[in-house]
Amino acid sequence: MGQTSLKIGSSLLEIVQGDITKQDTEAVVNAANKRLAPGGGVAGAIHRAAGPELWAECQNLGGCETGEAKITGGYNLPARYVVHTVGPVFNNTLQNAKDLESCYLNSLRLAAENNVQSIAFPAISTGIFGYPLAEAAEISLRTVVKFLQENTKPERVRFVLFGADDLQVYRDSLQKIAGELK
Ligand code: AR6
Repeated sequence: MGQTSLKIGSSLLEIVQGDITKQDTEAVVNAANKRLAPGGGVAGAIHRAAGPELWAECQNLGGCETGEAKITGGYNLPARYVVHTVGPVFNNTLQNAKDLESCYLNSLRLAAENNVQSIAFPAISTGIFGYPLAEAAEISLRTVVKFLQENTKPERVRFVLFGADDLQVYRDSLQKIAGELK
């Protein structure tokens, strides 16, 4: 149940269950910390899979502020690039929603600037940073839909959810948003 994909202009938004480090998209997004250091969750998994050269490159970038994004190589990952973005630590403020929207928007802008045709996102901030998943799903999907309505690149945007329950939340949210577009 729920909706698994949505065509927007010539682009495709899709929602899958899986591991972000295994995605064959041209770029994958890291739910990073401000130091861009290997941590737990997605960041730990991406750094482990990419190898030590990723951390070496990250150390030269001067960190990253909440809501902003930086791009590096993907090293041993299937993806050619990693887009690192730092989500908000959830404390139930309006600023949290703005920052989460900025994460997706700035990641997409950076990808488009680098001519990236396909990109995969994890559910930024919904793990260690505590953002409620249903709210994060709605914000992230709406932001990507709007971006794809206004831009021709990337051609493919994939949301990669780790668990089956998380996948369901995203698919239900996409169904609701797609219904509003009709
Ligand atoms: N593939 C896809 N999704 C995953 C994976 C994976 N391999 N691993 C976890 N998730 P989190 P945050 C899901 O905590 O909340 C780090 O230590 C997970 O179930 O990785 O933005 C950083 O260094 C959850 O839904 O990111 C930061 O300090 C989502 O990905 C901090 O955690 C995000 O969980 C960032 O916290």
